[in-house]
Amino acid sequence: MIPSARLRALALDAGFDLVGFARAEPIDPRVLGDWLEQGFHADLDWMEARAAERLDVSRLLPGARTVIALACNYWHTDDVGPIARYARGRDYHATLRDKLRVLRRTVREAFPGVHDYGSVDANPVMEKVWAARAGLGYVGKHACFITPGYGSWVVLAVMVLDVEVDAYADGPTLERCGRCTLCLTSCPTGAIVADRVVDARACLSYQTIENDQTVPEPLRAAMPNLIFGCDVCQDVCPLNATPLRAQARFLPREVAKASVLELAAMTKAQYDAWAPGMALVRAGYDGLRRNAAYALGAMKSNEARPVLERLRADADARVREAAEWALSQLA
Ligand code: B12
Ligand code: SF4
Ligand code: SF4
Repeated sequence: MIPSARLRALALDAGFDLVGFARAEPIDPRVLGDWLEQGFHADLDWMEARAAERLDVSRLLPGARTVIALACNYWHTDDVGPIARYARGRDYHATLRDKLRVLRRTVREAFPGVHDYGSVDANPVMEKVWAARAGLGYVGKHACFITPGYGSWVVLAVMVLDVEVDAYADGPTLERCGRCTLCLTSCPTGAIVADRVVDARACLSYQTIENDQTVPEPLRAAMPNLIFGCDVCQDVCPLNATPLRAQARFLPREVAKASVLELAAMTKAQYDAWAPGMALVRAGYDGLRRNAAYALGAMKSNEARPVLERLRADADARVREAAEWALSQLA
């Protein structure tokens, strides 16, 4: 058994804002099972392929005893822009992986013989469940994880150990949604199909980031001023009303100030100067311009006509199709 206070100090030194401890017990398979069965994961086949590992971290680290849940606040400004807040600065995956690397090294130095496994987003780990079990907050009705100090403006990571610690959290903090339903009623596409259940197929975060084909027509009109990710359900949440500024590591980069029109007109050279090191690369040059064209159509922006006319002749078929649709929306 090792002292949680020492681990907490190492995690804070590594740069995490929140740290908590949970016993590495298996997760009830029903919620994930139902979600997958209903096809709410869209074409994220990797969610299904490694479901067994998601539900039991001892499949990832034999003898797993403890899960350290870690979180970083990323909020910087009130601006509502076309790029979701978590993606406005350096790619958070890289930032959290840097911190996790430091933590894993210092834990190994302090406790030789202890084995570990680390996860940031892409690993088959249910990060919100662990953050809740470790007492960092609770899962809100919009299915995002809400902390008492930073609201839901946090990104999560997890570290699993094959040793017990001397103190574990009692589970999620007090649920504070009460009778509020603002996130459900404000979601532009009705993607929050029930309390804590999001249908990724309807979620604009999925559509703008993960869907590399064309966005289904009924969803396009819901995309004004939105080209990478979506913050609508978090922006309306009263529990996000008093955010705190994040560490400098999460500072927005210049491109976060660009308008939808500027992003639609972005040249490859501008993209190559802006995007590297940011989460934006997941959508890529053509994906971002495809999204910007949809957004201009949704905004019925007549001043965008010349840019859309240019995109209508673009080399990328998805950009051409999006521009054609956007032009059809203009007066
Ligand atoms: C797949 C995925 C998506 C999908 C599906 C979203 C979803 N809600 O599942 C899409 C692409 C849509 C998406 C969007 C976003 N994502 Co995402 N995503 C993930 C990923 C990789 C897996 C989530 C997952 O397992 N979903 C399956 C469902 C079934 O599991 P779950 O949501 O965790 O649900 C559990 C709890 O709700 C819990 N629960 C507890 N009690 C109860 C009771 C009931 C009745 C129910 C139903 C559930 C429940 O049980 C469930 C599982 O057992 C995680 C990273 C990770 N490895 O965990 C990031 C992650 C959840 N995403 C993240 C972010 C930032 C986002 C966006 C905010 C990005 C953006 N601005 O555009 C949006 C938010 C959309 C939303 N409202 O959820 C962060 C969330 C941070 C936070 N504060 O919550 C994560 C944790 C990544 C990270 N490392 O920080 N995401
Ligand atoms: S991220 Fe946007 S589209 Fe997805 S559930 Fe929230 S408000 Fe709806
Ligand atoms: S908007 Fe309301 S219901 Fe939704 S997560 Fe925030 S407090 Fe809960």
